[in-house]
Amino acid sequence: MPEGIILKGIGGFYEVLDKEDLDTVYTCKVRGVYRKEGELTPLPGDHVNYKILNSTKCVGHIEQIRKRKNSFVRPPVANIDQLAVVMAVTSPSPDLMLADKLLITCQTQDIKPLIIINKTDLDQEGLAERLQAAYSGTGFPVILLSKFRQESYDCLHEKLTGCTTAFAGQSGVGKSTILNAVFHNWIMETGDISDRIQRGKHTTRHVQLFRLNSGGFIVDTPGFSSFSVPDVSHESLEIFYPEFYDALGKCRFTGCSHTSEPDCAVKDLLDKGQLDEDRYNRYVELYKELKEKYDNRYRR
Ligand SMILES: Nc1nc2c(ncn2[C@@H]2O[C@H](COP(=O)(O)OP(=O)(O)OP(=O)(O)O)[C@@H](O)[C@H]2O)c(=O)[nH]1
Ligand SMILES: [Mg+2]
Ligand SMILES: [Zn+2]
Repeated sequence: MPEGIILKGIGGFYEVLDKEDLDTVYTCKVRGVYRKEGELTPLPGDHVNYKILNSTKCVGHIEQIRKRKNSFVRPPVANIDQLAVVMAVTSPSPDLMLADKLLITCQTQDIKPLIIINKTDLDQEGLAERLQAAYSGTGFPVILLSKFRQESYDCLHEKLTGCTTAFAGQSGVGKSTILNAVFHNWIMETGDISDRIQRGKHTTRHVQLFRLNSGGFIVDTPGFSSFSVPDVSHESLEIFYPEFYDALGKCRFTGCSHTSEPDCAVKDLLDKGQLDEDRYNRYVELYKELKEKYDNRYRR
């Protein structure tokens, strides 16, 4: 049975791109069985097995949804490989707590983070370098972009190739601008070209995957930024800070929260200037937030 990827779903119809024949998109319905309670509802990004009902009209039927790597309810999408966490050096000033939370979410969902520092043309005080330095300890890739430096997008293109990437970040940081540059340069002409022309003119209402010439997909979604606190416990928070790794297990107290205990190896790193102080302070803030949530778990 042929295999495909759902590019989008609207009103019970799904556009399925064949995995072998990348020029053909089948419009598919789903077998009634998926409508039953507890059955999976197909999502954009799903890998499926489908049956061809009419090959000239490209009509098919989704028979099976393959095991997902990850999936989200808001936005409804599955199998994200990479999340571009976009911030601007200024206007708006970066919400680094949001960025930190998005990075945690990535790690809980087996998603590679890609940190994008945008609007570097507006940078007059070396903010971009400071942000880059703040995240260098994470080991996650950081790229600097500006819409006035087209060549900066080439570096982004390289990172997008071969993965399914979604974009997240505060309103106004430049996500649509970046997506438009990608659409303009690297998106396959096949499929629904009218969709492509609509880009940038309207706010995104449906989640949709677009195939890159070089392989891989980018996902245009509304609202990947409205995560609240990631679903992790205060006790496990430390493992989502790669820059803490060298210190973990070396504190005087087992179960050290690295917030106020004496002889804390994480604090030592901070004192030695090996941690970004602001990012450490946000860790402490988030730890307290998660602990409070835990302590109040039986209250309403
Ligand atoms: N100076 C400068 N402005 C930029 C850059 N990238 C985007 N902008 C501008 O920033 C504004 C917001 O950009 P958008 O791409 O709409 O931002 P967005 O992240 O999609 O915002 P939402 O859709 O509200 O989430 C627009 O006026 C863009 O022209 C850049 O690299 N430099
Ligand atoms: Mg936008
Ligand atoms: Zn500690």
